[in-house]
Formats: sequence, C-alpha cells, structure tokens
Amino acid sequence: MTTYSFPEGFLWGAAASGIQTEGTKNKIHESIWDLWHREQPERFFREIGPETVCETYDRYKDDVQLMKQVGFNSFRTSIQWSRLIKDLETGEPCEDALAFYTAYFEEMIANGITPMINLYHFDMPATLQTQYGGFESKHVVELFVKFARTAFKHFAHLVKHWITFNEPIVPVEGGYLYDFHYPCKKDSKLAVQVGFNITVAHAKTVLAFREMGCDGQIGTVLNLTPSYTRDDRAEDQQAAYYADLLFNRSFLDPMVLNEYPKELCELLDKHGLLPEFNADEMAAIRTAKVDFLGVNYYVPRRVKAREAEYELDYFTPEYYFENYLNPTGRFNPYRDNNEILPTAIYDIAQNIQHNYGNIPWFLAEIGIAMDEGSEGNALEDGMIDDSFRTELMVEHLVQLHHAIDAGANCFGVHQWTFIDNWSWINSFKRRYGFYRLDLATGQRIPKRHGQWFKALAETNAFVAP
Ligand code: IFM
Repeated sequence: MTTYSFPEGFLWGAAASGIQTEGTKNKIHESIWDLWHREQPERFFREIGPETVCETYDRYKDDVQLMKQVGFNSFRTSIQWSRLIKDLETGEPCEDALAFYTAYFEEMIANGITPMINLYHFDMPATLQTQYGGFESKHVVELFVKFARTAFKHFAHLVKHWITFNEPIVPVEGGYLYDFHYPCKKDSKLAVQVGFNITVAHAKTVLAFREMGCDGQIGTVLNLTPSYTRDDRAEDQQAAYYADLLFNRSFLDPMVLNEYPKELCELLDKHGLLPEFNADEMAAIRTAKVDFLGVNYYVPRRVKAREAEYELDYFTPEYYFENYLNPTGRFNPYRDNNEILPTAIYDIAQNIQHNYGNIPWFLAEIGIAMDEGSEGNALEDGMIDDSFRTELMVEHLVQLHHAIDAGANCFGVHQWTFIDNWSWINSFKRRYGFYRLDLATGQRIPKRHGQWFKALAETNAFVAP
C-alpha cells in the first residue's frame, strides 16, 4: 500500500451553485431557467424545475454542519445575479439577499469552511435575456460588471476566493449550438459573439476587482476536456487539435494567457464568424490577470477525423471532427456512455504546467455520476453504499498526486457535489452528492463515500494499492 499525501493547506470540499441549491424563496427576479421551465416544462427530466432544490435558503445552517461531517475545509457556490440585484440596470442590491448571503458565508467561515464564490453559473436574469439577448448584448456585459461590483462591495470582507464564471463555454454550447440551454438558438455567429462577450465580462470583472482594491484572489473555472483519438494517424491528430482549439483554448487562452490563439481567429474568420469587438475590450482581455484557475473534469472527449459529410446548415466544432465511443474504453456502469479515464487528470495537469505558466489551479469539479436509483437504498447504518464513487475517486486522485509530484501547481479538490442537486434539463436524473436529497421530504441521507472523504480531508492523505 502507498500513502498519497497532499501539500499543506490543500483545499478539500465540494462545489455547487446558487441556482441549483437555494430555491426561489424571496427571489425578486426570474432567471432564464425559471422562465424556460414555466414555458416548456417537458424539456426537463420528470418536468422538475429550479424551484425543486435543496432549499439552502432556509437550511444553510444545518447544511454547513453536514459539510463539517464530511470534512470540508472549503466550499464553492455562486451568488445568483437574479437574487442579489434588485435593480438590474443600476446594480442596486436587494436587502434580503444581502442578509442571506452574508449569513451563509459567515456560517461557513465560523465553521472553518472557506467560501469560494462564483458570480455566474448559467443563470442569466430572464428579463436581461428577453429584453437584450443576455450575453449577446454588450450592455448586459456592463450590467454583469455592475452586479460583480455590488458583490465585491458587500462580501469581499468575507470572501477571499472569487470566480467570475463557471464553465463559460456551456451557455454558448447549450444556448446557441446544441439546444440544451435557453434561448435554444442554433446560430454560430451569435455563439461566437456570446463567447467573446462573456470573456470581456470576465476580464472587466477581474479589472474591477483590482481597481476596487479587494483583498483576496480572483480566477475562473473552465471545463477542460482533453481530446483523445483512435491512434496516432495524422488526420485524427488534426481532429483532436481542432476540438482542443474550439472547446478548450477558446476560453483558456484569453482568460489565462490573455490572448486568443491566432489559429482560432483565422478559423473563425474563414467561416465568417469573427465577433464584433473594440480596442477597449481587447485591452481588458490583455490586461486582466487571474490569480488561479479552476478545472472541471468528468469524462474524456473521443474524436476522430470526419468520415461522414458535415450536414448541419450552421457551424459547430464538429465541422472538424466526429465524436466516437471508444470501443475498448472503460465505462461507468451507473451512467450511460460515461467513459472513465483517470489519466486525463494527469494530462490536464501537464498541459497547465507546460503551456499555461504552471498557474495555481484546483480541481474545481470532479463528478462521479450515478443515475437516479442506481445507488440503492440506505443500509442498516442509515448510509447509502456508493463505494463505487470512492474507488473511482482514488484512481483519479492517484493521477493528480503523480501530477503534483511532477510539478503541478494544484492546490485543492472539490467534488461535484455536496447534496444531490438539481441539474438543468437533467434535473435529478444523475446523482453526484455526498448526501442524497429525498425529493419528497428534503431529507439529506449520507452516503458512505463521505466517510472516506472525511478521513482524506482530515489527514490530507489517503492510502491505496
Ligand atoms: O450540474 C453541473 C454543473 O452545474 C456544472 N458542471 C457539471 C455538473 C453536472 O452535470
């Protein structure tokens, strides 16, 4: 057996988001998720919408105790724009939201849990989408920065780790290419504009944080999915190159290296997709230095060179490759088509180390999905047996440990998620939590993996073959 120890002060905890946990109580504005669910409930698994969540708004005190019981020393969630801000044009806050978030963050801190707070987790206020087109609009970029300034003004004395955006590419993919987020458009030109505007919103927020002289650090969280090919054939390598350029480097480069890849600009130009931009926006992107990066990893991407003709009448990254299922891959038996590849963690770490200045980073989401029902019922000791999750976590953390040994600047691990939470159109289809949420009673039922995690967090080490 080997003992795998982690650097002193390593962060252990979980990630969640405001909209997926808080509930809608006392919220003044709808988000696009409330709006979409009201208009088209059939698009959501079992028609469950964002009002059915963990009710963190009322239960946060008890939940912080549950965090302690599984050893967290840190926790990420988000401030909902549509909760915090009363006047979306001026950025004036809502008193009730100020009181809620202050009490919630203070409760964490009083219990030894460092809050890491994100400002955007797919939750555009509905009126900003319907009135202006959300991040299609440069005006909404400015409104986002006002919201961020309000958050910094009221919470920077409590929160020392800020995140601008979680997975900024996902609203682009979901809302403008693949139809799984509102506004469900299929428009590549808008997709690129939204991606660019989000990057500007990120950059201007980082600059506002510096200008306000806030004490603490600010970064971003990206879902970085390495692309693997069938073998070394040149056309597949080329396919992987394009997948990486479009899905990873499109945000990683401007947010961490402060510049867009030349090849991406050329590709977008070739397809007539370059966004509208001005010198002020480019200056913001060039100068907004982040302190750290968060990386979300779930599954690898498998690509091969295109064999079939590209048939869509609008551009998507798949113009340059085809996705495929690895015939020799290892798959999660509790979730369809989810390939398991722990070595991807090592590859991500190497990429950051060698191509992104070895910036300090943390594993901001590692999620091990088990489909609803597959975890079984609670055992005699009252716990749910999810030892599958522990086995996989061990394998991934062994790879992370190798990467740290090789020089990776990784400072923490957050599992997705704390209590099973509502997850967009999948609602509660896939469970990821340390605690099961009983939807009928709101009861939190512990899963066994939490005990293993507690020992890991307390000793900052685990033992494995
Ligand atoms: O629920 C989501 C989360 O909001 C972002 N990352 C992936 C999770 C699981 O699908």
